Amino acid sequence: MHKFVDEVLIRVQAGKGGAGEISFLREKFMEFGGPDGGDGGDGGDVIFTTSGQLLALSHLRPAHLYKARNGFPGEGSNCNGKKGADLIIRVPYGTQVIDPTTHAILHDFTEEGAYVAAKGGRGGKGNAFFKTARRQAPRLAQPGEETFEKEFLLSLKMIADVGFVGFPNAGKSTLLKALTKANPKIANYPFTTLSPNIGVIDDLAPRPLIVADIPGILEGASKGYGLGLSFLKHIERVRLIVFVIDLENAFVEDELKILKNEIESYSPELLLKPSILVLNKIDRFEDKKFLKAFIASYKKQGLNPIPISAHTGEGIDALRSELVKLLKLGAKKKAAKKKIPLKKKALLKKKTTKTKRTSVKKVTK
Ligand SMILES: Nc1nc2c(ncn2[C@@H]2O[C@H](COP(=O)(O)OP(=O)(O)OP(=O)(O)O)[C@@H](O)[C@H]2O)c(=O)[nH]1
Ligand SMILES: [Mg+2]
Repeated sequence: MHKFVDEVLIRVQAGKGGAGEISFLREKFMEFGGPDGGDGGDGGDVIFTTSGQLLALSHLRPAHLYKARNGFPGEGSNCNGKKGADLIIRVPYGTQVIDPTTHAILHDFTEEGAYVAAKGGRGGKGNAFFKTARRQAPRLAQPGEETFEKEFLLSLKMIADVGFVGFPNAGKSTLLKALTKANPKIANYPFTTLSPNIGVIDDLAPRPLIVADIPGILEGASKGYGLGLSFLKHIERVRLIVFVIDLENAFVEDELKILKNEIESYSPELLLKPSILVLNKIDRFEDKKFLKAFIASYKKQGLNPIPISAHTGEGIDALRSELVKLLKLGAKKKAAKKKIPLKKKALLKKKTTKTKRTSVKKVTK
């Protein structure tokens, strides 16, 4: 299996320009033909482009020099040299192109696109170019423009819709398998997942959802315990976080607090994202009455956990509906803000408060 690579330093070099040609027209009954040396072709560019088929940077070789082709030299009879072929380097969505010395982000592939990392050298002018009234037979031509090696750090920050966060062994990979067609490694020991797994939920409208399962997080991960927090960079751009907690061996509030603390120390903005709390492994509870009361107690505390068994599939549908609901809600709210004029908004407010009251009544009945 390919090792998952999310950061790679590579060297690139654009193609050199082709040299201009020195040549003179030679014809049978013509003593002095004019200069007819063509221009050299431009060198090829090195271009990064996105590919939807890639999920990692594992296909790129660290420190390898990726070179575009040189431009072809010009020829006699005013023939210009051909342009050297560009070198296209494909990268997954979410790849950032970084200058390794200044650490500046030169390009961020959040969507489809291309970035010219190194421009090919210009082709040199042939001697035909240098002909003037005073200099009818120039014996000079330009060399092609030189190019130099450049270094780029490619760093992948996945763009998934949903990211799982949980302690090792909580059942994140099992949940990924239950929700998607992904087939990650699952085992009854911590840190089974050593690099992120990606799955796609493709039967939900309006578009497939990308789900990222990352390695487990421990208390102190921000200080380097366990596998550390470096994998959280793949959660940075998700729209929704799912906290996965193993109900069997956890004090839910404590575990949730630790997880939140750790991710906060990585980036406080992560906590501003909408999230779902999933309590996994409910199949281990034989006493369903107790389980119900246990979960209800968390509801009272303001948490709204979704009890599931990633193993048997119980609760997975409820989780799917919650995912759809939360991900859609975000989009709807924004659209409403933009479109509704103030007067209508006031009217709507009145209406919504009314409907709210009636719905409360219904619940209490
Ligand atoms: N009974 C039961 N076992 C489960 C359930 N979900 C996961 N497991 C088991 O729990 C163990 C850990 O599952 P994983 O999915 O590998 O856990 P993980 O959170 O991905 O673990 P790391 O990759 O180490 O962080 C495995 O033995 C699973 O079979 C569940 O709903 N019920
Ligand atoms: Mg795992």
